Amino acid sequence: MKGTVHESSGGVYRVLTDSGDWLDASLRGRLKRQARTGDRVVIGDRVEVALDPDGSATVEVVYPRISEVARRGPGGRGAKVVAANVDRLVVVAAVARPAPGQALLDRLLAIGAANHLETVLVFNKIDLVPEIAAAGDAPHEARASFHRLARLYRSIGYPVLETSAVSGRGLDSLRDFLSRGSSALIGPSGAGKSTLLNAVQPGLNLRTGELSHRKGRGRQTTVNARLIPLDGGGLVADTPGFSDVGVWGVEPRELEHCFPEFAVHREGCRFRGCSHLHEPDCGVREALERGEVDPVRYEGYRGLMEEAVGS
Ligand SMILES: Nc1nc2c(ncn2[C@@H]2O[C@H](COP(=O)(O)OP(=O)(O)OP(=O)(O)O)[C@@H](O)[C@H]2O)c(=O)[nH]1
Ligand SMILES: [Mg+2]
Ligand SMILES: [Zn+2]
Repeated sequence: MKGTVHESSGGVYRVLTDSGDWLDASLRGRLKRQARTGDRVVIGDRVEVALDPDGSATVEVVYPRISEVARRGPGGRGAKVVAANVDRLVVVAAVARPAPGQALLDRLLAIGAANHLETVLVFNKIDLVPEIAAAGDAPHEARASFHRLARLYRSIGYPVLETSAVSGRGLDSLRDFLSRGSSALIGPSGAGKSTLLNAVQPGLNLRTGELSHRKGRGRQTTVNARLIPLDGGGLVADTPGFSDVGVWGVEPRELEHCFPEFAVHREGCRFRGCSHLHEPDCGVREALERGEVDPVRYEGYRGLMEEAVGS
């Protein structure tokens, strides 16, 4: 029978069959060998499951994926597929605690475009805005950074939601996004991905964790990604946070499409196939000099180009 993988942990795959039954399945030997070489079965994968005479279930076939959320694995080698067959990437950052880092957000948003996914940005912990304005460490920086980033990403065309799991602000809009198709939440550890999902669907009881007092960073509370069917329709993946991320699966010449704001300026490039790195008369670099392309995003593009060419 056919089903979808909702969780995987220690070689056990939790499958929801199309007829509505939950099964804990292991992988058939051949698939296990593939899994060892890195082509793992991940949440969202569509699979064929067989029931063995002893009542145990086995994943026999993994169907081709329609989409992947893939990032560059640790050390830059190979892809790490976070989820398969999702329609939408929901990048979750916090306005503070931890403060949003633009370079990381640019990369996460680029992962959406690289994998041809609709991409939405959520700024969570919006309830902290008055507090950062009033006091705290580097208050102006934190506040300016969130407002500037929200403006920047909106100007590029990304839908930007402002949410708070504490005050409930923005949860209806988030629920609305999540109710259509399937979504994967990704973002730094501690941004509040699991807390947001608990707020969107009370009773979910996903594990959440305080930030570390010393470093003010998340503690990687969510360990295994999990695909959750929402009561109001829609499927959503909660994934473990990370602090460092690369983009995988984009040809260097495709990478410019991960920066949608380059498109209008590209028409001003003298050379077709301009990499926007060193060619003369480059429309993108001219726009950068005029202040029409954000310098941090341009540097991010350069860094990703180097990684993509180097692999
Ligand atoms: N003030 C405030 N705190 C929040 C909000 N959302 C989450 N938090 C807190 O942020 C901390 C981290 O939340 P988690 O939901 O565990 O974060 P996560 O993104 O799932 O982290 P990982 O699983 O490690 O990737 C917890 O202490 C939450 O209570 C919010 O909207 N406002
Ligand atoms: Mg979590
Ligand atoms: Zn150019």
